[in-house]
Amino acid sequence: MKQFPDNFVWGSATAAHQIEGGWNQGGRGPSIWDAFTHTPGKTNLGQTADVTCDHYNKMEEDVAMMKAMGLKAYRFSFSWSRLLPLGRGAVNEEGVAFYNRLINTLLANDITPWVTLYHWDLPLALQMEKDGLLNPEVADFFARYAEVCFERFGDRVKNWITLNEAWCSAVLGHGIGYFAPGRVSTSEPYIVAHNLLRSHGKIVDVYRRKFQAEQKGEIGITNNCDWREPKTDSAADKAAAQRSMEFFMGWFADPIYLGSYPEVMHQRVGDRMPRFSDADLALVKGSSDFCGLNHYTGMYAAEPKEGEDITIGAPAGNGGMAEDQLVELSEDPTWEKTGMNWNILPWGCRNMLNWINERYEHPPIYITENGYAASDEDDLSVAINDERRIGLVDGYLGACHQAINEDGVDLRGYFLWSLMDNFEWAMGYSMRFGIHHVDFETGKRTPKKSAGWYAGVIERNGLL
Ligand code: GBH
Repeated sequence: MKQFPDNFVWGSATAAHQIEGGWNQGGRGPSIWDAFTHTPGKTNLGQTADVTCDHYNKMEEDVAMMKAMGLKAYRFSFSWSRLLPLGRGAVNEEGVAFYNRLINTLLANDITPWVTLYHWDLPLALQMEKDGLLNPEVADFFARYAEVCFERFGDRVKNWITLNEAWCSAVLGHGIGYFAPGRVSTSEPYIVAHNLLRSHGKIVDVYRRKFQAEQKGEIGITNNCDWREPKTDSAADKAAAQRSMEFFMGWFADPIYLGSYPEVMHQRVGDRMPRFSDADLALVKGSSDFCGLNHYTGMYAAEPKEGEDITIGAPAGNGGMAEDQLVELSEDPTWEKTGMNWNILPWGCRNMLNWINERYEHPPIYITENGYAASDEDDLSVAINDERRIGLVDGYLGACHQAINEDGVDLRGYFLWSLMDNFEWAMGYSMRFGIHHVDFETGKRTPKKSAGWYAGVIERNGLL
């Protein structure tokens, strides 16, 4: 048996917009994702998350489902516009009551809440009145919202994640327009990333100055990064892979751990790349108690050949900013893939963890998301035999075990994405990530084989 460290955090994860529904219930204000999904042509078949899993009305049932599989920790996000319908100003007490019930129900069942403050669903009013994430002032709105959350919930919530995957807000939301607010630009991603890092810094500053000593919680950021493996061991390909990692993880983690953006980004992005003021940097540097990592997949990276069109093939992987990175991405045709066409590379996960461990000098790491998507699990009889999902998680956890035991990485927890099938953003309901099947007609939840398998891992604190 591959035993994990004592106190290893075994969790599962969701996000408010993907599971709650109740989009205009209980005083909730609209978010940019409501506006985006209600715009024709933006999501698969025009699907929305107005109802999705209806978790807002089925919360107790969902916590019972977690309890039944022995889950130790549950990562979820607050809907900012459920708590502050206009993003600032008045607090919606019905929203506070909902999250109080959720937190209290979790604690009564010995499940530790891990709260993400921002998982992409910016209050629509802040977009329309204030230009959303493009406005430097957004950092003040984030700080005020976070303060309300620490005040209301911090007596019981001890694990805070400020932002989920700022890379996606920047690149997918403001670079290629695939996510809300759907903007297309080659400069805005860098501005948005900058404002999000400043926002993160301000939120953490509020927590540390006003709450942390008394509440004794931890706070950090979650970044996403896919692994980039040098295609050959030529110096040029190794440099290309490293450049690609610096444009992905380094962009968001270097300022926090090293106090500046990667130099290669300044060189290549030029005057589109912002620089931190001394005051901002004082808040950003050292602003994470742990390194949250969402990791799913990877590709080969290589130095592009003369005249090659690097924008073809993997636009999402390169963030639509292929020209800025100048890296050629490719895949090995023998690699197995998930329903999202993401390569299944457990060794990439191990390399990813080691890259963080080395560059940022051994930080505590939590994998705050990892999991398997299927496009063919609508049918319950297929879904409940999800051996491929078990295979992926088993493989990645095996890689985690090696990273901990053979490489000395300080990995402290793992959250499986996702507790149940849900609204997969622009892909709507066409991709299922859950370890529980959800029938979106009836709302019925059914454990898949992976839920039982994961329950065994948690119970044994190890892999067979
Ligand atoms: C996460 O993002 C989100 O936090 C979560 O809400 C979401 O439901 C979950 O993942 C599943 O999608 O096209 O091969 O180049 C995932 C971030 C960024 C990971 C883009 C994969 C592209 C792979 N993703 N990346 S590829």
